[in-house]
Amino acid sequence: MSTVEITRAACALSSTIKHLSCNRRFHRKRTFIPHNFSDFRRPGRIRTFTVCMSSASNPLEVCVKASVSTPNKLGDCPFCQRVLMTLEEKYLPYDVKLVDLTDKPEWFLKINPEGKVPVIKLDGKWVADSDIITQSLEEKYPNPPLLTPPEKASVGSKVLPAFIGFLKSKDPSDGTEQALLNELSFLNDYIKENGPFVNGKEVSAADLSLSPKLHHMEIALSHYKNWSVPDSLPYLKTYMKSMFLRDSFVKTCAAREDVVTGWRPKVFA
Ligand SMILES: N[C@@H](CCC(=O)N[C@@H](CS)C(=O)NCC(=O)O)C(=O)O
Repeated sequence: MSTVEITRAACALSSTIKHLSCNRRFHRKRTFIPHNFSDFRRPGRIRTFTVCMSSASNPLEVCVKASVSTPNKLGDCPFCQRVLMTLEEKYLPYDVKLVDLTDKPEWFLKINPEGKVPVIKLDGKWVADSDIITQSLEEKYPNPPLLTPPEKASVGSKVLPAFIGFLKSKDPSDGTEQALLNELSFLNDYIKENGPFVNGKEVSAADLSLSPKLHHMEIALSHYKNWSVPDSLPYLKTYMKSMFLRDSFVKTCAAREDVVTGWRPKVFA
């Protein structure tokens, strides 16, 4: 067992113990809602409680995009999913506030006048931007560690702009598809040499940033361009599959129809 695995096991055990006492407390106030966004169907039930651990027994408040298709469900923001996955992987309890970005409420604009999600409350202050949020979470809650070493932190960072370039393209010969394939091919070779994750054996912050973007890419390009990652990139395909099957991913994943709707304005701009 590696140090990280031992830390994770310890966190999980601590979570289970705390979970019981936390649940008792929450039960008095409201029905405990299992940690699954699909259970949030009734108005007012916009809160979720994950497992609790000693480093943060009060849930962290986090504002994320609401679904455009289904009330009280998580929406299609890859930056929000990155933050939620980080909370999940660190076994931190959190309390989700779903924000309708098409009609931003006053309370949200007071928290973040820029009007963007995700936003999280840390030490009494609202913090915006997934880069800053995930760095702050790493500093404040270092176990289990998710830090990607600086020299590996930008692996895959060009995939999102390349995917958007191809998605928006109306000219099949403008090189945008090839530009995306180049980025994906680089990632495939990187994972082959260094995988199974960006930082080797253990998942890290870079994977939590990259996987929601790869998921959006897969859904949007399949829908709008009938395109999929070629079989010639098997290491990338395996990486995507394993990330998409992770508990932290499944629990925080947007609905396919929301991802399709979310990218429509870019396609028909
Ligand atoms: N750089 C920011 C980007 C956040 C972002 O662009 N969020 C989008 C949703 S995916 C947003 O809030 N847009 C505001 C709007 O649609 O009005 C981050 O990493 O958190």
